[in-house]
Amino acid sequence: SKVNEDFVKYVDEIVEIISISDISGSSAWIVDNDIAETQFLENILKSTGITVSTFSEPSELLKNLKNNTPDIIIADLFMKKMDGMELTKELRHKNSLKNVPILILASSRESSFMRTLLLHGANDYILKPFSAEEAILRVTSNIKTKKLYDDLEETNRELFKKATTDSLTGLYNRRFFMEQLEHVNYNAGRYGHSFGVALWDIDHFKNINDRHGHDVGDRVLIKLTEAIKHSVRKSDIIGRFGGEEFICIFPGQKEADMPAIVSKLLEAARDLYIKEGGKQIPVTISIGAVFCKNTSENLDNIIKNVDKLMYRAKSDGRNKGYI
Ligand code: GH3
Ligand code: MG
Ligand code: MG
Ligand code: MG
Repeated sequence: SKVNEDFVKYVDEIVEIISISDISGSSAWIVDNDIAETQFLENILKSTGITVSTFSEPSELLKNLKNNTPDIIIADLFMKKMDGMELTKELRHKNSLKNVPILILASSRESSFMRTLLLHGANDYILKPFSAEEAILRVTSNIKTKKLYDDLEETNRELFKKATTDSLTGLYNRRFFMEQLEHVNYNAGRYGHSFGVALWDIDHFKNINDRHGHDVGDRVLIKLTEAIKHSVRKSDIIGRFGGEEFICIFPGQKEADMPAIVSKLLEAARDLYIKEGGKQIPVTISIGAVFCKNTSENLDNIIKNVDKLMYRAKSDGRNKGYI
């Protein structure tokens, strides 16, 4: 129809003016008891390339949040079962939605609620009746802000990962590992916790590199990392301490279980199955381990001690560990 054509042309103009191509493909969830209102908003937003899901009840929307996260939530202020105010409060308690803007639809008569709504964490509102232009502008500006926060978090995560981990194995790098050790060691002194530390170094690793090449050496480092990650607890903190030297903190470790830890690590290396040129490459490690309790040990001493024990294991024939 003519009206529809005009509407499309009108929306196209707005789309061009506010250059919303960067929000096309975003998802908006609308929750509203009023079907006509929902449909009007849905059509406007769809025409800008936003994907729209509609819910007639907040409970439905909440259920869907378990598997998906939208880029904006648009809710009517007055709904039968749960109103927009309650919904806002509930949504704002979910950490996974902290960047997701909440936009409230309300009639002009209800504008006095807006202060409270904003206090409870709604990001914006639209007073009814509203124009297509206003709806698009408010929705897009809120989505844009959300995307900026998402990007910022992503960048921070990447930078943090780069600064704290080793790119080959994904393990903590030496600097970050030492910070963790400092923390665990401090807590041990303060709260009387105990912990263990083990340092291990691959035996005759230079031979593996020389015989099979550096790439195969790298693969051994990666496979050993995987194997050891599987054999220790999630709460244990592993770092790549040097080239083929690794270190791990075992927080809350009992002294009596230290030998079991050492055996587990030795076995993880022995059980590695890496084949090259039809032959299995044998991998063994030598380990030094210490048990720490109650006292805030000097960090340098801890490292010196595990290092000494590890070298003793090397000079005693390798493929063994000393505590
Ligand atoms: P030992 O049993 O006494 O520890 O003998 P080793 O040959 O393992 O000891 P050495 O320290 O002489 O050699 C370590 C080798 O590890 C030398 C170095 O080139 C290699 N290396 C260090 N980092 C990497 C890495 O990221 N990838 C590979 N492929 N090799 C590495
Ligand atoms: Mg060495
Ligand atoms: Mg070595
Ligand atoms: Mg070494």
